[in-house]
Amino acid sequence: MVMENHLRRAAHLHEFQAYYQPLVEIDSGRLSGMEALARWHRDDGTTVPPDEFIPLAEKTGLILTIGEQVIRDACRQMCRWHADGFDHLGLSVNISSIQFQDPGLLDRIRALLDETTFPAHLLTVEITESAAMDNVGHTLSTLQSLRAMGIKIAIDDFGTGYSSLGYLKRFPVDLLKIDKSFVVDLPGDADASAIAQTIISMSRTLNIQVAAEGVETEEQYRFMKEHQCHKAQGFLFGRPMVAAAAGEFISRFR
Ligand code: G
Ligand code: G
Ligand code: MN
Ligand code: NA
Repeated sequence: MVMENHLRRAAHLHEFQAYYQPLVEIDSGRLSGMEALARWHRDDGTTVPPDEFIPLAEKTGLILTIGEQVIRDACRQMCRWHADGFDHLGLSVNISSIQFQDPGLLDRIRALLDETTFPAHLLTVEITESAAMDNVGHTLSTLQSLRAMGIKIAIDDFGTGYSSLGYLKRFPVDLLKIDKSFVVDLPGDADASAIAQTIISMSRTLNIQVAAEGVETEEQYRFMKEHQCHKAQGFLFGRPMVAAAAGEFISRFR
């Protein structure tokens, strides 16, 4: 309860901020865009990671306010980088299942794009595989509406849920993100290797792009390159960074 009040107050004070983690194109080596990840900067100077506040934010519904603050922050920042000449860069934002079930989601996103002038076609909404499979009728219509707005759709933490090929084929999905739990054991582990290869070839069949999450080593990167995974993300390229550090990172790609 105490923590909930802290969270409520922090939302009121706009203490939530976006950090940015790069997403790279494996073939070209180009920077594809940035994923916004929420951080809570408390007034005592400490930074609270999402694992510690997202679950409570979801339980209390505060995730709607917090999520909106992070997306607004990230869209505004991205527009500055676009103005600096990096106008091809995409922005990915995470939407938790509570946000995804919110009947106001589409209006919120539309209003945020209007307000910040961030171009819809450069926005990717990431939903987890389990959130997508929760209520497939709702998922299908919501994803279709997002797609109609020009927004791209990624399935996050892919491989950890129970989606069937049939749904993946019906949902308008642009990108599958292979969960980092499969990447961590590459290239040595035979099971992880088989799973990663299966996800990549399945997504090719469905004409969906694939990204590997949690790439930390050159060997993991090489594995993804050899198996024709499209994109990669992980500490090998960059950790989630504050806007200033992310700006420096981006400028090295000029
Ligand atoms: O680096 P990391 O600790 O940022 O993220 C931990 C988890 O929190 C991830 O599962 C991520 O999807 C989730 N997360 C991070 N930022 C946000 C956000 O802005 N909104 C939502 N809904 N989830 C987020
Ligand atoms: O669930 P989601 O994929 O949105 O959240 C990404 C999470 O993965 C964040 O907590 C982020 O900090 C973390 N992350 C990103 N890259 C790496 C990596 O290379 N290794 C590990 N262990 N975690 C990573
Ligand atoms: Mn994500
Ligand atoms: Na992810």
